[in-house]
Amino acid sequence: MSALRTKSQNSETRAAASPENRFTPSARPLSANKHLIRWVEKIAELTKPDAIHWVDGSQEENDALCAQMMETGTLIKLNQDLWPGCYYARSDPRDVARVEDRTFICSLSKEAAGPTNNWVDPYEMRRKLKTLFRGCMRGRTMYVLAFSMGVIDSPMSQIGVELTDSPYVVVNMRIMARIGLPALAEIDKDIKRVVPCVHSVGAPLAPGQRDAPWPCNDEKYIVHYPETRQIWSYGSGYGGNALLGKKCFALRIASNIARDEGWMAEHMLILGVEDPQGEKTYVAAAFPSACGKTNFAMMIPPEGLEGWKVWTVGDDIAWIKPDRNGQLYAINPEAGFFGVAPGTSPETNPNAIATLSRNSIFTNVALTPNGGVWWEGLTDEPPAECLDWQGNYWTPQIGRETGRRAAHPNSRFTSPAAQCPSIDPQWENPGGVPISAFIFGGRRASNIPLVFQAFNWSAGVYVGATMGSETTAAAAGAVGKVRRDPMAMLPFCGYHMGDYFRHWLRMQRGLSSTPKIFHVNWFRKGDDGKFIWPGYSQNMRVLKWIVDRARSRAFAKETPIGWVPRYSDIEWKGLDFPQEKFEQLQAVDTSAWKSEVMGHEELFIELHDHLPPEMIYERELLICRL
Ligand code: TSX
Ligand code: MN
Repeated sequence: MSALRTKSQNSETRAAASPENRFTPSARPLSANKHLIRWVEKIAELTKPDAIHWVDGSQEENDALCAQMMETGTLIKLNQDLWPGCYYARSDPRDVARVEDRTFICSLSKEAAGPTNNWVDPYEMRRKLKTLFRGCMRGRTMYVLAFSMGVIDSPMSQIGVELTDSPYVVVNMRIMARIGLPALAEIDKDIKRVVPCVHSVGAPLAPGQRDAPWPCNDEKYIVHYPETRQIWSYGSGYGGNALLGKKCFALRIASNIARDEGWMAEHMLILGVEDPQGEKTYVAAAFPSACGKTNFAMMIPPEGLEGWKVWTVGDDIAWIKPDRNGQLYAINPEAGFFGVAPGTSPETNPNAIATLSRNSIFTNVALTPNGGVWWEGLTDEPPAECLDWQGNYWTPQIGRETGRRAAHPNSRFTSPAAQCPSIDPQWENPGGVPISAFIFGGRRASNIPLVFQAFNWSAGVYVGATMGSETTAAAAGAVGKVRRDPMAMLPFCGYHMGDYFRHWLRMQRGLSSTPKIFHVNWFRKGDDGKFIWPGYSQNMRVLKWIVDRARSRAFAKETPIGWVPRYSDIEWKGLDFPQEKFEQLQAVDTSAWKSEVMGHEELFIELHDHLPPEMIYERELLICRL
């Protein structure tokens, strides 16, 4: 494996920073805001960094940070002819995913956090964090990273400042959010409230101590203070644990702000469907993990549906607010995609492949001998040899014999959304895009039809509240068990789930017309154990029906669970899909559905004292219809 070993150690992949782009921290505050400066000083006093650097967000700064990370071995520059502007990182093998059991909602009362969140008394947690953060940045630079979730000039945007000792976080956040000078200028205007975020990898350096390529700590804390709107994260440098604008702010803290202010912070993709007449209809969709949310957000319609087009607004998070006329508008608060790499290919998602082909950061995928990246599913044929996500030599044979994968199942690409070929021309509209439908979905092998429409808003909220997905091998625990994940928000709602359902129901009051609510399931299996529905591009046929229903121009038939398309209501041009298979896919088995409803109880019992009565009514109505 000579080729690889020499390659990964030669000057090309481990270049020292040249003197002209060597990173020098700039302690000069880039803000005149006294509160901000005082807070930065206070946190520095606690964490004792060697230096403070105010991030301006420039390309030069980014290049210098990357060069510095190449010296410590955090980043490897990929072959720039094949992967222009791209870098490669391997995390510590103990720091590869979000840590839900180490995630805390520290509200004043335990009741406010609800039974589905970990709760610790905020005073107790502050004491604990004080001891953890005391001196935790020794030997490191503390970066003052101002960021805006949403475009700078949007009234729906929110501002945060993340103090972090991880340059990896800075360069990833530069892709995922609007960072640096424009965000700082927004703070200086003093109009928007700032959410303070403190992050440390929890690995101080003694004088002269050599840094690890991926510093982190086995003790991890991801802490949210919903009342004071603060985030503290300790011990991890990975994804949602460390890029605090994403799950911590845009979902857990924002869900609290949204409840108080009458809007919604949802774990949803946003897409626009353009019909052959050029008319655009926007929908937002919530799916649990491993359902192909990013693929759906970037879908390319199949042969037979010429003239239809899907435009991408976002693939993960939606902030949704009624305008003056009571119409819901949504923005994508993010600026990039932090997508799961395995399974992403030119066949499953050509738009994602085009997006990640430049200016991207790859984490925990495999490194090929020619300085490129690879992951399971990218190509049918694996590379003859590569280094796996832990830096070990890997061949297809080694993979077969040991079961080891080349890429970690949760390996990621961080890519600018602006590079997506299907990015919607309106994706940065400060006012957002009008939402006509919500789609919920899950991975269900049986019972749940390909698509149905809820009878009304409160029935739709019930559908979202009771949605679930079967666990896959990618997640921990038993495979194939239905896990309830209301609105795909179980790990991300920053307050009591019962109150969250109430908020959904209450939202209806401020709306002149409520979006229609649908449920989809691409994963129903036949008696042969095979997926009945081809999925992917073919989902456009379902999406077309959804959009046509939302515009009151498609028919449906009534079933106990909602309205469903008849065979003749779906456009089949270009696909040979017999009616018998469609009936199998759409079948609503009343006895199976009766046990399904029993399964709904599981979560409801836990939430009982905060569960809105409407959820009980909807359940009773459903039972009666069955
Ligand atoms: O992303 C998926 N989508 C949505 C696409 C817009 N996946 C991948 C899920 C894991 C992230 C799917 N997998 C989808 C789907 O619609 N459907 C399936 C299941 C499936 C897998 C393989 C086939 C069909 C269905 N193969 C053939 O039919 C040949
Ligand atoms: Mn997500």
